Parts: sequence; C-alpha cells; structure tokens
Amino acid sequence: MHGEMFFLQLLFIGLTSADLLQNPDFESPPDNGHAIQLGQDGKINQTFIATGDNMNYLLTFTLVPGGQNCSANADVVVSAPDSRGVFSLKQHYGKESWESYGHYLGRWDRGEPINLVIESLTTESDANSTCWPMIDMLFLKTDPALAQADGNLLLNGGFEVGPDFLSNSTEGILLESAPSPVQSALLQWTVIGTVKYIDSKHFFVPEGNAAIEIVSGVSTGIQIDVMLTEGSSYYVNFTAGHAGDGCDRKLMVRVQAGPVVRNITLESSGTRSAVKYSVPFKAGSGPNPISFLSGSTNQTKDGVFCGPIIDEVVLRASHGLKPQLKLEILIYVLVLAVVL
Ligand SMILES: [Ca+2]
Repeated sequence: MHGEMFFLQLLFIGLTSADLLQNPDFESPPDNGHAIQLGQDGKINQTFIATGDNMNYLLTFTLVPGGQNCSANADVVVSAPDSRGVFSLKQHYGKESWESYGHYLGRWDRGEPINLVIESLTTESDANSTCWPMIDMLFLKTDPALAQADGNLLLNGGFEVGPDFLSNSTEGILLESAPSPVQSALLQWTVIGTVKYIDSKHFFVPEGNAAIEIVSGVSTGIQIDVMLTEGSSYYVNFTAGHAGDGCDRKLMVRVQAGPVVRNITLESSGTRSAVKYSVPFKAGSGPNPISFLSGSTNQTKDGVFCGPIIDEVVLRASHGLKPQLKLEILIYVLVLAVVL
C-alpha cells in the first residue's frame, strides 16, 4: 500500500449523539476486519454535526504502524476546528500491536458542523522506507461541562471523565502530552509525557471506573493548576498504587501540592495496591500546581512500560483553627489561669 493515497470525503448530517461518526470502524461496506492505511499524503475526513449544548468531544481510536523493515514511522495528525494532535508511534506501550489513543477534539454547541480530519505526516523523503500508519475504531464521546462534587475543589479528580474505552481492548487508552488543560483528553488535567487511562474492567482501579497509570517514566505524569487563597491552608488527598498489570515492583511518585513536594515510595506488595495519602500545604501566590510525576522508569517482566496509578484526588480547604488563632487562645487561657 506504500505510496497510495487515500482521500475519502464523507458528509453526513442530522446524526444522533449515539452515532456521531458514520462507519467508525470501516466495516461498511466491507464485512469484517478492515482498517484504513494512510499512505503518503493520505487523508480521511468526515463532517459531523455537534449535538447538545457546549459539549466536550473526546475521540478514541486505534493505531498501528503498517509495514516492516522501514526506517521511520509516519505520524498521524488528528485535527478539528479547534484542535490538532500529532501521534508519532515512536514508543510502543502495550502487548497488543494496535494501540488505543484518546484525543480532545473540542467544545461546540448544537448544530455546528465539525470537520474531523485524519492524515499522515512524514519528514522522510523516501516513501518506500516509511511505515505508513493504519487507523481503526474511531469512537466519539460527548461530555457536558464538569460539575463540582462533594466539596472537592478539583474537577475530575477521580478521572471518571475521559475518552471512551474500547470494548475489545484490554490495554487502556494512551493519552499523549497535553500542555493545556482545556485541550486535554483527561478533562482539566495537563498531561506530561504519556499516561495510560485505565479501566476497572481490565486493571485494578481504586475508585470508580477509571484511573491514571503513569507509563512514560521519570518526570512524566499529570498536573492541574488551581487558584487558591494565598497563605490559606489546604490539603490534597489521593490514592496511589499498583494497577495489577504486572508492574509489581517498587514505584516512586513525586507529588507536588502548591509549594510542597513529597516523594513517595510504593513498595511492591503483590500485584495490586492502593495507598491513601494526604499532603497539607499553604497556598502560594498565583496558580498552585497539584502534580503527580513518576520518580522512575518501569517495565513489567514482559518489557511493557508501566508505572504508578493515581486516583481519587481531592483538594479541600483546611477548616481547622489557624496556628495564629491557636496561639491567641493559649495566651487567653494562660491569662485566665493567672487572673484566677
Ligand atoms: Ca477513578
């Protein structure tokens, strides 16, 4: 298929929210086991009509490099009117050859026509020595704006809002670097490096249906920045552990909460674990980072990159007495004792 160009232009209107994309798995008109390979300058696109008011659109899709003995993989570029993601396939993270990726497409109002474009991109001049990517299983999910839960100052602290998991994949969804939290498939969170969005059906997840596994090694992970009252006391509660995916080794996490940095070590204690932590801190000026970065690069015995899982991140204000107030009460008690 090298050098071939695919250019499909499909226009569908009036779709329901459950079927935003037509022919998402490329099985129509063929009947089974088909995908699309994007050759040199290969491009497919489809226009769908946004549904719902002010909804977030999250895309899940699968990729595999096509061909063998090539010197480079062409990138895959996924774009919509407000976003562009580049998927390089430089690093393989699972045991299956196909890998699932999540991508934030944008946020639109009902009735807007959205053109989704997927194309190959390479800097290699020799098309024959390039592996041209294959794409399959495109699934588009809509999510309304997030609502605050249980006094948690963070939105999506339990990572329950993210791209849809594919029913036939056991390996979670890779989320690539997203320097802006408003362009992130993990809504509200910045992604540094690559993280794996894991589901409770195939991994050990401490709470709810989803969690994050930090898979791309030292200093990669997730971050959220929050504006807080400078000098006030807060605490971050979270759960860290092992996903039960063969990553049964000592794992390190570097946690930052405002100006406070903690390094935690998750001892290997069987295949799965969940440990709750609490980090108190005084808010600094400006945005306060809450981040979870891996302190080491880890692989399973099978050579699959893996790492610590993070879930149930809760940020709350401390409602205890302020130290200053405690001192005043102590002085008052001492004065009373002297007077009496
Ligand atoms: Ca969760």
